[in-house]
Amino acid sequence: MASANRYLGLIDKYRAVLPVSDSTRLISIGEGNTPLIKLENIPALIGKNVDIYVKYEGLNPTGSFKDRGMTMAVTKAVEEGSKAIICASTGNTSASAAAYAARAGIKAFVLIPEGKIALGKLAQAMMHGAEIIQIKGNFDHGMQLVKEVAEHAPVTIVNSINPYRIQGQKTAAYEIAEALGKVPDYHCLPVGNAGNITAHWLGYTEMGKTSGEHPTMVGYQAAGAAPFLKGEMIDDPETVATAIRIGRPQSWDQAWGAQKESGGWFDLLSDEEILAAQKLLSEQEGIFCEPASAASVGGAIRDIKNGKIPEGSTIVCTLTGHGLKDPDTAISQCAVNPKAIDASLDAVKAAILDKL
Ligand code: AN7
Repeated sequence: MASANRYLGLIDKYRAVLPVSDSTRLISIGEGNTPLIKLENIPALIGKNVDIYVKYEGLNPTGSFKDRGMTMAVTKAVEEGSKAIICASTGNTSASAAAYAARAGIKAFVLIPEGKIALGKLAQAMMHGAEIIQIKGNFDHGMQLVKEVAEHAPVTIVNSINPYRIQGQKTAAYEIAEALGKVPDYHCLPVGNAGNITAHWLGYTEMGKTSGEHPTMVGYQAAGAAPFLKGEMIDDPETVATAIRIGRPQSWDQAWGAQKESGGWFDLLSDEEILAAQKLLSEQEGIFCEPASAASVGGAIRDIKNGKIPEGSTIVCTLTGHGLKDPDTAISQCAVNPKAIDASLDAVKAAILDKL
């Protein structure tokens, strides 16, 4: 018998604010309920009196925040009788769609940019049995094709233009407010399609309806893929953080709304800054996120140092995906190539004493 307090996923927990009925079959793999971890070492390193928390969304079932929206989108697709879902993806959406389709017993088609998705994400889409369509183009081309093909084939789009994705994803804001006992002063996120910042803002504004309290929303982009900084869509996005290699964000207007209404801002980080933040978090806090996710922490640290985020603030940074998603990029930035030595006590002892 299931215990009374067994966690059954975020739709079950937040059904009061989600579009489901008692008879809806929930397609869930136990997503959500991710830890909000207080950074202990980085604030001291930067010498500022701030509380920085990371929302470790890499601990969702497929290793990224996408599962929050996907459980909702696939639940509704199944409820509405759909037999197949489709998405364009820089990787994480495809992994999540593939997993939830497998769970639901329906088909997933995923369009991915050839050679530009992290290895772990590709492995997931393959293992979950998705139909993988690699295109000679980037995410933006794939997204355009998905919109067109969905008009001609019986497939449900599960990119964040599907409103149920945003509904499921907003639960992250609810969890954060619950864990902190208040909303944070600042919420920093990496921005690609801008679905996540849109969803968080929706969650915070729903919760703040009576109190009026909400965080300042801050979105960080990669320098080579920063349409929000340019103020217009761009054609050839490029960044080591392939998850956010996006030039034509689908939630463009909503993200500008979140920025303006919350009094927030957008900024950009170079690839070097993104990778440095990823390493810093790994080395100083024991938390491994993928490069795109580190943009939130890298950007927040810079804005704390320059005073844009004042001392005394409570800051939440979303770590959107797990570091294991992209082992190639992680290994390539670690200089030390472990050399093999004799399997003898003397050799191992010498190797240890050498490092102490
Ligand atoms: C790790 O998987 O767009 O601003 O197709 O995987 O809501 O798009 C991924 C996006 C940040 C950006 N961090 O979030 C996809 C995809 C990670 C991501 C983002 C993504 P949005």
